[in-house]
Amino acid sequence: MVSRGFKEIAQYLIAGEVEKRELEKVTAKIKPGLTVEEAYLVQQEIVNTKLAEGKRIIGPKMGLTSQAKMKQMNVNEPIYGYVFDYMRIENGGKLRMQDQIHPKVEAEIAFVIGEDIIGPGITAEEVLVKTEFVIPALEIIDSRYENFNFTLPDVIADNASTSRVVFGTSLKKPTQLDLDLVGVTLKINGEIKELGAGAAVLGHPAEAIAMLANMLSCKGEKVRKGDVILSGAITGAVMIGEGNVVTGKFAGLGEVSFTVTA
Ligand code: 0L1
Ligand code: MG
Repeated sequence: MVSRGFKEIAQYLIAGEVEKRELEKVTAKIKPGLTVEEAYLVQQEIVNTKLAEGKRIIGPKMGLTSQAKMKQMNVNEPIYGYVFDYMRIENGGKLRMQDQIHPKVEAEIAFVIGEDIIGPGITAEEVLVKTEFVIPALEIIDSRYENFNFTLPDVIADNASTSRVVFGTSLKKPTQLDLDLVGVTLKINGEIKELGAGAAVLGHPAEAIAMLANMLSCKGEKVRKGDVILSGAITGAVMIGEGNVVTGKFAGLGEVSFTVTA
């Protein structure tokens, strides 16, 4: 075991992403006592590196927002990470397995933010007022760790497993539908693998965006006008592979799909 700084841990994790290879957990290989606060500093180093390379942030994202996932990880607070422009795949487009390690897909509702949202004390109601549109989305997560096996600080440091995202093309005002009641099916090659409703995300997906604004305020940051934010998984995450046609159908919000190629 070698003791290394946050920047070096970030480089270790970026190498896993770039070289598409599974890594040993940071808490097993590099820093056993990594705290949640330190893990966000590692994540920040990853973000800084990508920004310095000319990549652009589409928006932060929320993860571990369902009771099931929080229970599984033995935590009571969701986490956040960042989605970059190079991670975006067009609706109906292709996800290349050669760009991935062991991808999984989950269905989410994304919020297109119309006005800055500055915590603390933000409520879901304020989020809905400041949201321009909601859109359906599929997130591809690809933990850099062996078998998606990690502790909470590990997954935070690894930018919340973020890998790719596909946004749908239908834009709805958040007042046009009850987001907690939006039913979702996630199909692979036409077969339903997972299903759920918006309420799986902290009771209402806007609650996740409010929580994000409040979490970001602890480090003097905010949810920004123009951010497109994944609010968290409505369905469980499903392993995908070459030849899969993945379709998310969202009641009142439309469909999103992509195909997995070699
Ligand atoms: O977006 C997410 O909810 C992913 C959070 C990280 C947990 C995982 O990789 O399963
Ligand atoms: Mg997600």
